[in-house]
Amino acid sequence: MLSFNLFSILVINILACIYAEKVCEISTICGNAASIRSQMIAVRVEQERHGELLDDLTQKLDSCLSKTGVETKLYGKSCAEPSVLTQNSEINVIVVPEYSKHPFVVACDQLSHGGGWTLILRRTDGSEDFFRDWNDYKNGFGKLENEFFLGLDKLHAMTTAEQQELLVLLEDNEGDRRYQKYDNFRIGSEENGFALESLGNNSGNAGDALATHLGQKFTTKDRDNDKHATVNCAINYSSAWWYNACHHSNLAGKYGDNAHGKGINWYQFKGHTYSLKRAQMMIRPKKQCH
Ligand SMILES: [Ca+2]
Repeated sequence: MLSFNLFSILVINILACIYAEKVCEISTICGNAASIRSQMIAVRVEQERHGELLDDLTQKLDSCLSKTGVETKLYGKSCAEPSVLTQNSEINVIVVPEYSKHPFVVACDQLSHGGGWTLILRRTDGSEDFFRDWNDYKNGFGKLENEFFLGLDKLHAMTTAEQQELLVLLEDNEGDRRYQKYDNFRIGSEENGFALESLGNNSGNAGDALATHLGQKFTTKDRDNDKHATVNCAINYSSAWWYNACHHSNLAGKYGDNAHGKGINWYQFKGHTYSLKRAQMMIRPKKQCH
């Protein structure tokens, strides 16, 4: 009995030691954690101070730039301005104050029809998916060097800031190249569904496949603004456009798809069952006669 009690006391002592060691370990860890936490708080305070300094500097720079107009002078407002024309490069930086004080990159065409064109859409090889939603068309998508859409917000700003010409270049699989030019292209605000508000007079050898879209709001697969009562034209034709009920042109259609109305169509050139090999839309400020 006595030996059993001694054994119990021994076990209890051992357990007490182990417990004490664990408590010691936990308190050490907690001590370290508390130290780390206080250091993290100090870092956070320092980060916030740096953030305030950067905000202050950014505000001063913005104020300075808006007073001097340096950004506009540096970049120009479109591909037609001398500062961009002399760059001799397809990809350039412009700033459109009506859109944003921050510059953005665009693709320019300085060769076709006198040059000075800012590209808004390019189809060339089917590498980009154009069956996209409202926000993608609002903000723009794709690669400027290849297939892309500039974005409806930028289009609205650029076409309301000054009168713009629109040039549409098309090419079929046999190398037949056509164009259609409009002299007063304007896109409405998002509140007005980015409507195709104006086209002006047109000329060219591709035919006018935009007339039926004049006045129509933009429609995407997730926003049906078209005139077709029972379907969303964007879903029916794998695209997005200023659909009526539904289209004579579908330049954001599916590359290489010759099914009726689904491909890159320009009805007056190749009809509804021919997807064009290349298509390009671009704008240029209209020169005003004085
Ligand atoms: Ca509809």
